[in-house]
Amino acid sequence: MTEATGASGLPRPNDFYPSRVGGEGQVLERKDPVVHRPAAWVAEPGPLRPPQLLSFEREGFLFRERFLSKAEARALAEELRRELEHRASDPSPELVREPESDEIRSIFCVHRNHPSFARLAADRRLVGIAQQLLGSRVYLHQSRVNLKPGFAGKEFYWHSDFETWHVEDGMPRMRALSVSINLTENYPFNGPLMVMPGSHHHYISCPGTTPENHHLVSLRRQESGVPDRDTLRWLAERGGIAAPTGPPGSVLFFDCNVMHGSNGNITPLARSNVFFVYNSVDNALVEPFGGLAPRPEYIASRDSTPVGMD
Ligand code: 6CS
Ligand code: FE
Repeated sequence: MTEATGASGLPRPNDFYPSRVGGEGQVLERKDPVVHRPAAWVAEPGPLRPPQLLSFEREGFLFRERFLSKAEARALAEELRRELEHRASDPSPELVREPESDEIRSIFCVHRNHPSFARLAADRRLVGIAQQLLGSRVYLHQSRVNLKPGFAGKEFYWHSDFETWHVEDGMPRMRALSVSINLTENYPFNGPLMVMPGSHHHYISCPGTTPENHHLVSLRRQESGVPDRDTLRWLAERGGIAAPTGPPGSVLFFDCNVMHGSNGNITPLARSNVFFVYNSVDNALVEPFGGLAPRPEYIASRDSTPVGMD
């Protein structure tokens, strides 16, 4: 097993984004572009126009209400309802339960187990944007439905996905994109995704180290790999907090390193979104930089076969 840190406790030589290497938290500069435009990537002009690219570069996210049709969103929500009925007591690890109840919090790997989610993950309206922002063909690093059920849906504390994917999955550089699609109405009051605009320009290196099999805990309630309160306050003061809301079919595209989270849901109205994570085929996973065993395939795919745009 490669060591995350050498005998001196320093991070691996090729680790551009050391975190959880036993020290204090640190604010580091981002070393990767936000919108990737490698000379070698000569593709048809992407769907995003220059002002949208500028906004994504600056803010780290782009929200489009009603990006998919209501009918499409309704069909996906119906497929999700059937899945929940069918797998309510399924012990499979792909079904993550809420920390304080037996309610399902997340279902991972939906693009592998459901034709409609697989089709959507390969849809050129999504893949076209992912390829444009990441400057290459893309593959699916992860897919999941976060259900945030009514009354029982607990919070997702502030975090950068990239920090986890780098330390626990071995994602080398910041060249991945998350796409969150509303399956139910995301209201201001039922725990919509919150992002800190501009937070993706800094890498928050987290203190401490990573427990073995951390995903068995972190997917229910993340406590390692989260920034301290002073850093979160600093990021929020710099760029504020945005919580895009909208009907089923609305889509939030966000950079892998943007600080985000969501509050608990005490309303009767579930806030269920499906997430597809596109990684550049030139950024495939290596050994986890945290020095632990790689997380299971249903959380972090090691199959970098390009998706969509055939
Ligand atoms: O660890 C992960 O990969 C998951 N955890 C969070 C809180 N967001 C990204 C992803 O679903
Ligand atoms: Fe996340």
